[in-house]
Amino acid sequence: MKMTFRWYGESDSIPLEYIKQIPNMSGVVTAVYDIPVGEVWPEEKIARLKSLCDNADLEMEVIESVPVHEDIKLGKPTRDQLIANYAQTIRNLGKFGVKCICYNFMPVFDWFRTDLHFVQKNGSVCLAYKHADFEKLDKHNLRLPGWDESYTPAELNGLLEEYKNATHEQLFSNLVYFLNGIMPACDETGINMAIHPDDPPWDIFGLPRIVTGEGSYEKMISAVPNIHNGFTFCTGSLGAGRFNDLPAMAAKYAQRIYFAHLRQLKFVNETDFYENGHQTQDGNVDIYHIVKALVENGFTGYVRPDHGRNIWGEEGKPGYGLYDRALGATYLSGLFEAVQKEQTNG
Ligand code: DNO
Repeated sequence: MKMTFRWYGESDSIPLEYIKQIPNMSGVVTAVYDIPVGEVWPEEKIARLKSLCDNADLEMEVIESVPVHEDIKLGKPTRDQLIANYAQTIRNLGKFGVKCICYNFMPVFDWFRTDLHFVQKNGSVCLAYKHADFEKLDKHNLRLPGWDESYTPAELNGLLEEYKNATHEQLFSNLVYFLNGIMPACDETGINMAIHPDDPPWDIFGLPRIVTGEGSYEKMISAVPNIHNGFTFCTGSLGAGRFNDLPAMAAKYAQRIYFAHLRQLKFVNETDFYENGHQTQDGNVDIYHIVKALVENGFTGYVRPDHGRNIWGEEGKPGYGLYDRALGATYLSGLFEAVQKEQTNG
């Protein structure tokens, strides 16, 4: 296991030096943010990020994300060129020691919460999801902060229109087409692709979502058995679907999970939850048994603390402040150490 920390590049308010000061921190998870989706990431930009990480004595072995262009998800004729570009980005990243790429295949939207500033009784601020608030949203007029990409209303409506008749089957076959197109670049470079689950793991706004739980994992592996086709096991995304048994999934797919996003959710009723500190006792995600299942079943991937709260007066990016994620990282490192040593009697 290698403990990592997400870093949003040079515009991130958290300095690399601070990240390095977190105990057991091996590297950062980052990305080139100023290249339009679909274009090849130039080597100079990757080299710049890599040299910043080298100077801070942090590895840059995981990229999150290389976004997938909507035309690929929609299966449009332009996809072949876009897939070739993606494969070239993989090759370029391979030259700089990257070992794992996190991506997602969610149409239009990435992760989704209804409240980015939910204030808990103890004053900490976190992300939350309330189904009744979700139902009130007008999908044609969304102004939701927090995604890596935000659309103008016209762009958003155009895209929603294009997806109008899209089915789960089509989207899945477009995912398989994409993966088959990039696997040769992964074979060449040794890079593992780690798909992020849909968050939350169900259809939203009538858009199909296809990476929602164990059934999706099975389908993906049997459609593209190549060992470089793997998963980002995000406990906050999969855990929002109460139908998912996370320790069981962690055990079953430990060796295909190349990246683990460990995050806590606290349900307040059947559908509504807020995100909390990472400890098992702080919510409904059994972090301890997930870590145990990963370790006991041969997980050797990367881990990062995922969404944390903003605490101690910090006004960080929602989900991505320094303090609570640092606490999460040390808690997770402690769990891994204990479970690993228990396993080897040592
Ligand atoms: C949320 C993140 C996601 C993730 C993408 C991966 O906090 O985990 O935005 O980066 O879905 O492509």
